[in-house]
Amino acid sequence: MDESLQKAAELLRNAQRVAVLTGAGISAESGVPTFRGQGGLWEGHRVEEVATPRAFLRDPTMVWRFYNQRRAGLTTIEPNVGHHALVELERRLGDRFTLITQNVDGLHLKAGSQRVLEIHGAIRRVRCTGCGMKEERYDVLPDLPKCKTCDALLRPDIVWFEEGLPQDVWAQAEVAVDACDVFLVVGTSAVVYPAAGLIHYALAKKASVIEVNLDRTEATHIVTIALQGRSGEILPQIVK
Ligand code: BV8
Ligand code: ZN
Repeated sequence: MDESLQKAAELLRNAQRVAVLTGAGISAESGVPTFRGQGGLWEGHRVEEVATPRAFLRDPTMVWRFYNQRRAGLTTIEPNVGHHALVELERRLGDRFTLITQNVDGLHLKAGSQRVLEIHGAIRRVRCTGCGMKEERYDVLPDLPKCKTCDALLRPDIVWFEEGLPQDVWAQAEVAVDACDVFLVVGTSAVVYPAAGLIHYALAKKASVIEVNLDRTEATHIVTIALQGRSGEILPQIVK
C-alpha cells in the first residue's frame, strides 16, 4: 500500500489539472449510511425503487418519509477528515481543481469546498412540482410539503433514477474530466450512470485514475492506482 500511496501522491503533485468524483463512501465516516453497502435497503426498499418519479407519483408520502429521514441529519451531520483533505487539495490547486459529487448531503460545501458540482442535486433544496420555485429548507418538513406560493406539492431537488442530470452542472463535470490529467475517484461503487461513465471517459482521455475505496468496485480493474481503505485515512495521507 505504501508504494501505491507514494505513487498516487506523486501523480497529484505533478498534476496540471485534478478532477475528483465522490460517492456515498466519503460520507460514511460522518455517519451517513451508504446505499449499497449494507444491502442498500431502506425499510425493505432498494434506493432504486424509492428514488424514482414513479414512486413519488404512486406514494409521495412514502418517498417524502425516505427523504425527511435523510434530511433529519442535515443540521447535525459533520464533514470528516476525508472531506477536509479535499478542501486542502483545492486550496493548493485553485482553479486547476474540480470536485464532482454524487452525494446530496452537502458535506463537501459544509467542509469548505468551493469548486463543487452536485450532479445529483442536494437534499437541503426543495423544488415545487407546480411553479418550479426552488429553496433551501433546513426545517423539518411535513410528509406532504406544499409550495407557499402556488400550493402544489414540493419535491426534493435531487435527480431520481430515470431522470436527467442538471444539464449545466453535468456539462461542467464533463469539461473538468476532459481537461484533467489526474482523476481521483473516492467512495463510489461506480454502479450509477452517467456518473460512473466519467471514469471511462477519464481513461479514454489518457488521464491517470486513482481510486480510493474500502472494497473493490466496478471500476477497480480498470483504474491506474487502486488504494484500498477508508477515505478518512487515505485522503489525509495522500495530501500530507
Ligand atoms: C439517467 C439521488 C437518463 C437520489 C441518485 C442499467 C444499466 C446501466 C444504467 C442503467 C440501467 N438501468 C437504468 C440505468 C440508468 C440509471 C442507473 O445508473 N442505474 C443503476 C442503479 C444501474 N441512472 C439513472 O437513472 C440516471 N439518469 O440515466 O437518466 C436520462 C437522460 C436524459 C434525459 C432523461 C433521462 C440518474 C442517476 C441518479 C440517481 N440518483 N441519487 C438519492 O440520493 O436519494 S444515485 C444514488 O446512487 C446516490 O446519489 C449515490 O451517490 C449514487 C451512487 O452510489 P454511491 O455514491 O456509489 O454509493 P454506494 O452505496 O453505491 O457505494 C458506496 C461506496 O463507498 C462503496 O463502494 C463502498 O465500498 C465505499 N465505502 C464505504 N465506506 C467507505 C467507502 N470508501 C471509502 N471509505 C469509506 N469509509
Ligand atoms: Zn409553486
